[in-house]
Amino acid sequence: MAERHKITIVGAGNVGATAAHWAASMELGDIVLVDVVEGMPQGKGLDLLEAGPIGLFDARIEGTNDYAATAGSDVVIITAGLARKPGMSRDDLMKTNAGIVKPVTEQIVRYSPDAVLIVVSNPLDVMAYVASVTSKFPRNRVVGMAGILDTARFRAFIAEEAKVSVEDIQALVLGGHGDSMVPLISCTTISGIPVTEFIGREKLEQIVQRTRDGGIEIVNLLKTGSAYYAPSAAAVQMAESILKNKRRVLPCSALLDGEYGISGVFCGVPVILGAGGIGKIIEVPLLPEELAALRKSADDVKTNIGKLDIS
Ligand code: TXD
Repeated sequence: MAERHKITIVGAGNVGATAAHWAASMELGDIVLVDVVEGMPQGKGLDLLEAGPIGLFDARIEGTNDYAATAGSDVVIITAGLARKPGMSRDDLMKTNAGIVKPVTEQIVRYSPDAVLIVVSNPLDVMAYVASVTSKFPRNRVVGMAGILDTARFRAFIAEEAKVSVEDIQALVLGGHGDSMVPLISCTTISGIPVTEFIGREKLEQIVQRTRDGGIEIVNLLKTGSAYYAPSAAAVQMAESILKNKRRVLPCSALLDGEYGISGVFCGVPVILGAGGIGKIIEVPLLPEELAALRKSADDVKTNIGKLDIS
């Protein structure tokens, strides 16, 4: 019989622990939660394990400070790093989180050389680049989580406005995970019907702006941290598509090599996610202004990468 899948989640904070919860309840595999804080990942891991008999899921869940326990993971979700507080941009986290993501990636590669890395730490597209350069993994095995979250926010707001089920909203948000993200109204439908049939242009523009500000809206409400339910659900959706080889078409941050005329930078684009990570990067025909916005977004990421001392 096939072994169960193994998922490591680095960073047992809000996003990491909640991702463990989603993954366990979906029975995606056995879970290792790693953090630098002593006792905390062990405590959360044990607590989640003890929820199994109530939630009726079978999963081995182990919290640890030691990477040896992560050996042979199929998927590793990296959430280690600081989260935003009010007044902070994602970019403010850059140097600190690069100093965390780099050694974390080194440890992961040492014990799980064949894993697919799902990067969550912010600023997302730059941290995915740090993980990519540090791991030296092929580009299909390093993927950043942002587009699913941004798209989910967009879909949630559209569903609310149109008063229809979130299940029927298809949408695509591309670009970097920041103020220059590119929600594509041209690709947004409600069960295949253009969204413009349901919501006027002006209201849609407001929804686009609320989506761009979706992260800070929650930071300002929470005051002590940033969003974690939707971000963790998004990371786990990516893990599921990889582990079950579902080949879902999802917006993810990928290292581009000429796609959309962009190279050497992580940027949110639609990809096919399946066994082994990214199966294909899809090039959607974009309107000239959408393409320009995507390239501008990639340029912003490139400028930030240039501020870091990594290569
Ligand atoms: O869309 C997205 N990509 C994001 C990104 C959406 C939401 C959150 N996003 C970012 O994820 C956020 O800006 C942060 O950079 C990370 C994690 O957010 P989270 O809300 O989970 O932060 P917490 O609760 O502070 O948890 C971070 C944990 C905490 O327990 C630290 O002790 C741990 O990271 N940490 C480490 N773990 C392992 N190894 C090292 N070196 C380490 N340093 C800190």
